[in-house]
Amino acid sequence: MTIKADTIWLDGKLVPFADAKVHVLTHALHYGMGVFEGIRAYAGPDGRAQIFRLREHIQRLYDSAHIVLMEIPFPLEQLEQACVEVLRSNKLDAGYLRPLAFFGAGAMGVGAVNPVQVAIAAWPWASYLGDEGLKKGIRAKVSSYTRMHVNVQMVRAKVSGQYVNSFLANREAALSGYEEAILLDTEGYVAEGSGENIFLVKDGVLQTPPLSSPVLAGITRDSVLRIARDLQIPIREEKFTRDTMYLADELFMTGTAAEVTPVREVDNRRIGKGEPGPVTKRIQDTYFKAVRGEEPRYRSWLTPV
Ligand code: PPE
Repeated sequence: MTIKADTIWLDGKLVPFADAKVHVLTHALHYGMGVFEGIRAYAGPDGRAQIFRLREHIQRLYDSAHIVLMEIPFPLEQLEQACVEVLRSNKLDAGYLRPLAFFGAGAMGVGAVNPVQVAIAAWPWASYLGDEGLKKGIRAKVSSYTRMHVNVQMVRAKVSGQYVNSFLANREAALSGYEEAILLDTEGYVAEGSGENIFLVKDGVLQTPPLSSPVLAGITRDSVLRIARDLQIPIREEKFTRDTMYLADELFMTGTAAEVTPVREVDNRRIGKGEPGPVTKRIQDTYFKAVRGEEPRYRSWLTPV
């Protein structure tokens, strides 16, 4: 899908889509030194857009920047406001926001510390793993690529360069006929998808790798854990092996882009009944109500546009 929008926020102001350009000597283009976010906005009951967990996403952007020694030259509140303005200016009642802060052009060399540029784009984005995937579940494959070790990359940071690992895993899975890859950590335990956290359900208990595993501290992961707690579903944040995953009753992936997507098959093994299970469906249903502002207890997660 080719992205099209009217305006993009770049370095402090909204500019026409065609003018949001950078130089080919941009440091981030050569060395991957960008930090980014993916945020969704959904139409609320009145049809107006509401941004889901904006503060947490923008805070993670600043945390990512802090980890990689990058100083974002705008206060956090200004970037939050910019997200609202981008949606308004593009007249979007729902969509995906992509803030990106990166080392721009100037000096060359890995250690060059160039001026930091910031862009925020927004566009309508259908569910990442497909509408069909959301309803019926996807087929996934354990990747031949390993998720980064915690001291090889900074797993708490959402850094552009780290997505080469995700790209390789995702393309390998797609070229082999699967919808998504599942990456193991360097010890062989299940870590996450190329762009999603992963959960299994066994005997009514919800399990996901802990944040000490090399996984992104997903905001959808956090929302799902909160929803599960509220639904009184028992939770274990504990590592599991790939064969434990084969024997799960239910399996699903979470992410801003992927939302809550059931997994019906892994490595050609059917998971449970081979269709979205009851726990997955309850969580998915509550999640979609929450993001649309239909659940009063989660309204504080929403920022009106
Ligand atoms: N793990 C990874 C590696 C990851 O990239 C994401 C988000 C998550 C987990 C889930 O995090 P959260 O969105 O906070 O629940 N992946 C983003 C980018 C996808 C893309 O292709 O670009 C996203 O979902 O927006």
